[in-house]
Amino acid sequence: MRDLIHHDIIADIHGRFDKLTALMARLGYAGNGESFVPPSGHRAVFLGDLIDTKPGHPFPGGVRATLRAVKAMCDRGDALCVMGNHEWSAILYHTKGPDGQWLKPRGDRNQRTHQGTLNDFPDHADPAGEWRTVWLPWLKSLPISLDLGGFRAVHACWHPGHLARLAGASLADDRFLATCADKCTPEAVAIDAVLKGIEVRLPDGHFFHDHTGTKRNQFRARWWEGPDADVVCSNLVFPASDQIGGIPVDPAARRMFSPYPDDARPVFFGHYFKPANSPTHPERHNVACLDHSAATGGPLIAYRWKGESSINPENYHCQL
Ligand SMILES: [Mn+2]
Repeated sequence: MRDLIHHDIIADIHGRFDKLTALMARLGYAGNGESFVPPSGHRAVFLGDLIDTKPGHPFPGGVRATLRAVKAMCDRGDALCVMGNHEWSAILYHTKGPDGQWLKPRGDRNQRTHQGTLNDFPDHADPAGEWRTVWLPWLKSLPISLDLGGFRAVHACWHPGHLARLAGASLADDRFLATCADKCTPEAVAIDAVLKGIEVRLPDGHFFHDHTGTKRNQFRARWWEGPDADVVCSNLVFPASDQIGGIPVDPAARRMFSPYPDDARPVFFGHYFKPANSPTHPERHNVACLDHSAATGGPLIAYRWKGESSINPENYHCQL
């Protein structure tokens, strides 16, 4: 029988190859100039959002270096990687629909979000260039989620109903990609929920400002909870926010949740930009968000999973 493989689980890198290099050294991976070779019996799991440095936090060359490192590790069998919402957005940004329009409109905001990646691949429009021949096909090949027996990995939200809707399909299949890109389909709703999480709308007239300073009227929620009838928005917002008060949650919003069972194997995800000074501690004994805002001022975190069914705070490793 094969020995249990220890998995080093790493969330949103967003092109910060400097932080990835430091973290991999901390974890005992050997740099080979392009990627990282794990210690014996180890494998890395990347939770998506490899690309797109954050506006105001440029790191020239970092997206390209991160993609090359992760793909090389995946090709050797030293890593697995799931898709993040930024990879999905990039696929849409660089693909035209049947009407000849880009599937992701190229307005100012979408371009700004993707600019760090565009800068690293100046020939991204060239059909024979590296972006379109290597990276777009590779991004499309990434799985939406991983169920590895002892634990689960997804970019934002483990929702069995939505995952079942997407099971067995690949975005490398043009027809499936077109279905997911059409916002009216259940597949589009499913991929949105899995890669961006459950978002709850605030009542009319209520707003808050998210981590980027953008004014919003819906907030990211603790999707693993089973909210009961008297739950209020401040109990559900994730990460916690003092901008959101004790407003009742709309019953229709409560139906979007798929509570994560207390006895289910651990699930790891990223996406949520927990504050940089967040404790290295899971959300619940079997639920952990590993995104501590490495894209901006926070540390890149790894969780080293050694077979445990309950997440152990001692198994967190930090790049700083
Ligand atoms: Mn994300």
